[in-house]
Amino acid sequence: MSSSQSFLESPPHSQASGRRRRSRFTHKQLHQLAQSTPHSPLRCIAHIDLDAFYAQCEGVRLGIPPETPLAVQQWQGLIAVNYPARAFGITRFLPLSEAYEKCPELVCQHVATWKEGEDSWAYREGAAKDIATSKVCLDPYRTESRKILACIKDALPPAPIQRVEKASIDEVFLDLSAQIHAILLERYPELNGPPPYDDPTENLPMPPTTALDWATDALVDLDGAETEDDDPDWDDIATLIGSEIVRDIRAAVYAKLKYTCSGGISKNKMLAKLGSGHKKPNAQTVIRNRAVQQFLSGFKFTKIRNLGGKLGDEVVTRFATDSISDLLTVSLDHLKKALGDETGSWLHSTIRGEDYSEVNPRTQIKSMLSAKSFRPAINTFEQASRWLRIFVADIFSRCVEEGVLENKRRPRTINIHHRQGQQTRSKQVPIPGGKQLSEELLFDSAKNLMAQVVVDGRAWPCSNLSLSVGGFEEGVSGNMGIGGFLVRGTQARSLLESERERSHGEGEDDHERPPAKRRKVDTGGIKGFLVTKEESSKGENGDQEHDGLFEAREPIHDDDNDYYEDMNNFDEDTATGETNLSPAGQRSPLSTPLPKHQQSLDSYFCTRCKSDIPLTEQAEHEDFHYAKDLAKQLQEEERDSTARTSAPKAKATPQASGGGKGKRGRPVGGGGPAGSGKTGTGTEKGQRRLAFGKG
Ligand code: DCP
Ligand code: CA
Repeated sequence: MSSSQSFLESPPHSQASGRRRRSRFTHKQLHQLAQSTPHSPLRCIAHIDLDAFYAQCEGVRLGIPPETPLAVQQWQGLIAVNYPARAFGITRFLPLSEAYEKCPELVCQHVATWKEGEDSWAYREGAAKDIATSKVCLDPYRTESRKILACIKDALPPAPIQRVEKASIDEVFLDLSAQIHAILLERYPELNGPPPYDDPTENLPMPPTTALDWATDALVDLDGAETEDDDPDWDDIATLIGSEIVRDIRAAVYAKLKYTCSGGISKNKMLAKLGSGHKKPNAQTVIRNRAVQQFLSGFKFTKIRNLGGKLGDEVVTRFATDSISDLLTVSLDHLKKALGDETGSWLHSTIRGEDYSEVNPRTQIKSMLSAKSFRPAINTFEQASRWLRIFVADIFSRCVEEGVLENKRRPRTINIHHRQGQQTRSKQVPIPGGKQLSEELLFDSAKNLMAQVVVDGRAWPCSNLSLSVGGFEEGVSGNMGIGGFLVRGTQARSLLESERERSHGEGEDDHERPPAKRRKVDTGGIKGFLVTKEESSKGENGDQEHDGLFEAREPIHDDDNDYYEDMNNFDEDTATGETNLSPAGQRSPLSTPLPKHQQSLDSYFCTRCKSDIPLTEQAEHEDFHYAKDLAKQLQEEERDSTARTSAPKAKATPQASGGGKGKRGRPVGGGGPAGSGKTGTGTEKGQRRLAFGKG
């Protein structure tokens, strides 16, 4: 990258004409830039977001000229619309018929689908009418996303200078600080010298430039009190270099893959992200430090990350405004009083453009989710199983890409999320270790989880079902080893701890997000508000999914702590497995007589549990027995195989027994006295839970 186009050298007499002789920034602050320190005032962060991403993917795949109006269709609606089509007033989620009214020449490409009975996903003719037997497949977009990420990384110096965070399927954050530091030293040799008197708090010399060439960037105007007449300081130069880097990256992505994207360049993630969306498509927006207030004042605060949902609504209600400018007049004390100390302080600094969150270079997938919304709802275990088969195929093929067959990575847990009416339920079990991960293994676990949902009752009609795997671990061996031996204890613990049920109130917005990851609302702190409408509509870790016209977005998995956090929320009483389940699957003591209406003529006699069951519940009841039998069978198989593989190792590693300690030091298993070391066929609470009592 050459500096020649970007900088105009200062005239020699400029220092004499009253310019500041020293920079506002110190040697220490320059050094912090090299370390990518979040508090460095010279910090430079970029956000890159693909324009109309799925639409571009389809356009490039099909060789459709970029100026052709094109939209990506999912069933009868649109999920991505390119910019030429947007010019006709076509927007995401518009019904297809309305889109064609607005633009008869619109090209609509349906997303690829997984179809019942087929082994692999495909782009299919007439896919839109197969909503009842297919689910969307986002693999083509994930593949393109990976290529784009690789291209972006190739355009940057290697780690640790390179810091790239994949924020979703089509966006990344870049911390450009360290790279900019290296470029600064190269371009401005005067910055290499030691600070005067060896004192790092000494100010740097002023940059030798008076005017910067921002090329085609959308440069946000300076704040009211600032003027372009002031000479640039090192933060302006750093931002300019950041902007050059982003321009080069965007050019590389276009040259190699033919995708356009937009960028935002500023001092932190929040501003960079607002910047990339500021001017689209195919443009980049620069928000200099001296332009932050001016930039933000044009926004509603509900556009800011974490303010799109509950917290934002709350602030709007409290202060009767959604404008940042209005909120700037509210004192810190007042904000703290209204929202609590932590949230009040956070909001106070956020609307002033402060954000010290780090760019997290982790780019590996932490979880995978496959989901389907049912319209009409499904009503039998058999139907659910057919969908689970599809989810498993979808997830397994992604696991293969993650290297499970070579034992590079392997998910530890599998979760089911089930919605019936307003109630959503999640259940989780560890994926049995000791065997190569396979579709069958995942499918057995999935059916087992579904069976538990059915046994708990009120499984039907089910309007949404999803399956996810998570807790990926690196470099696991296919052999049993200690890990495999631990399975029973771990599994028992999980079964004890993973039962989670919640009823959702009417009108909650995050209807399609798997409930296991719903955050608790805690008005005392910002954490309680961290999942917002905005975020739930666009997952953050890049492996998001949705189906139907509502979304089932991937929950945000920052790290494995989520998993343990979930586990800590369990309610032991509902998880011990002493089920108290009535034959009809309702949660009631077994001794409770059947309610009167169930003994009416509209009932049938179940020979297995020797009771009258209302006819309306017959299907569900039969499912209950089916599920129970299945679970029992799976549990027996699992127990047999665990006993076979783990028994010889039991003596050598007594601490690994079912009565050992969980990760957090809690006793796990619990079928016998702590430390009784039951292995093989001994029962543990978790296993009894799997067998669904004695029914
Ligand atoms: N997506 C989706 N449903 C949503 C949001 C997004 O299916 N509610 C998919 C389709 C988008 C892709 O994710 O192409 C990226 O989402 P963006 O919000 O970034 O939207 P686009 O990339 O389509 O458009 P823009 O140019 O505004 O970024
Ligand atoms: Ca985008």
